Amino acid sequence: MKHPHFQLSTEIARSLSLGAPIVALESTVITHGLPQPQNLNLARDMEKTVRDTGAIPATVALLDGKIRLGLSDAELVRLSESESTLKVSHRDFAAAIVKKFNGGTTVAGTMLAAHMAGIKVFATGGIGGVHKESAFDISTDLKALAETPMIVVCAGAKAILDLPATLEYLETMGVPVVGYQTDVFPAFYSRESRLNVSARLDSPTEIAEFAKAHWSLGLRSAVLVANPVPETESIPTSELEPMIAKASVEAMEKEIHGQALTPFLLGRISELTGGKSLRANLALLLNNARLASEIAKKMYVMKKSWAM
Ligand code: PSU
Ligand code: MN
Repeated sequence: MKHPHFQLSTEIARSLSLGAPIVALESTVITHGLPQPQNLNLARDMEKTVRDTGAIPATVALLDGKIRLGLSDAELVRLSESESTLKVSHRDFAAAIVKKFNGGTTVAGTMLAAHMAGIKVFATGGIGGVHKESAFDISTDLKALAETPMIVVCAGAKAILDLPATLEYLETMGVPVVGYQTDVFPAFYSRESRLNVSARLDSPTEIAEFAKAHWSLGLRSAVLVANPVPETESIPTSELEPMIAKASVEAMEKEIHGQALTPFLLGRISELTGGKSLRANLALLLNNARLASEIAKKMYVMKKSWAM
């Protein structure tokens, strides 16, 4: 692709021209979501998991104001150690470009960049949504899901959010919420919630076929795949709820709003759970990278009959 603000690694450029299976990976989780050194380890492990499953990882980030797809290991190190990175969602790209900043792309930011490059599958941890603290704090992730045709694999939405409101928004916007081998919408650190998905699918092949059918109708939204955190790392909601409530009250007392809210809540919950939530977070991210890679491979096989 030729675009003045994009820079693709040789591997990603070649893989795109061959139509090989690629999985986009976000980088806000590296720059804002996880502490050091877990963030760098996770970034490397995500890429390795994608490769081990037979696909090609495209970590998306901003370096010196360029939108980059596919980073070298040295660049991953730079991103993970950089103290002054932006959290880049839709409205932040132009600022990062003009000021030549480094930045971690959110789910929304990663979707925009990956879609422009022609990538169809993306793995993340949890999507943003409607916050409990303020009815007007609605993540741009939801808007991006409404308008970007891409398969997004997540572990549900973070339980720090207003989950019913988040699902209502996705319904209004026509975004299918697919449960992978589950009827229940998972709540990130927990496998369970009181909410349901809009469709249950049980294999990567079914998911690839579902996306193809969805887009064949001219619909332009994402297909959101909710893949529950592995059983061994799942934290019961009864255990989490009081801690989420405590972190939420603290955020309101400290008047933490906007982009700073999600990182604050995730950090506090990790402290309150004694690191248990951090372990769940890492496990679900890798689990999602694996499933996304399986889906990308199926889409590659199906591609001959694709009309998009
Ligand atoms: N999931 C994680 N850690 C994170 C995020 C999600 O496990 O750091 C990030 C994602 O990049 C998501 C963002 O897009 O949080 C949502 O932020 P906001 O509510 O400000 O839109
Ligand atoms: Mn927000």
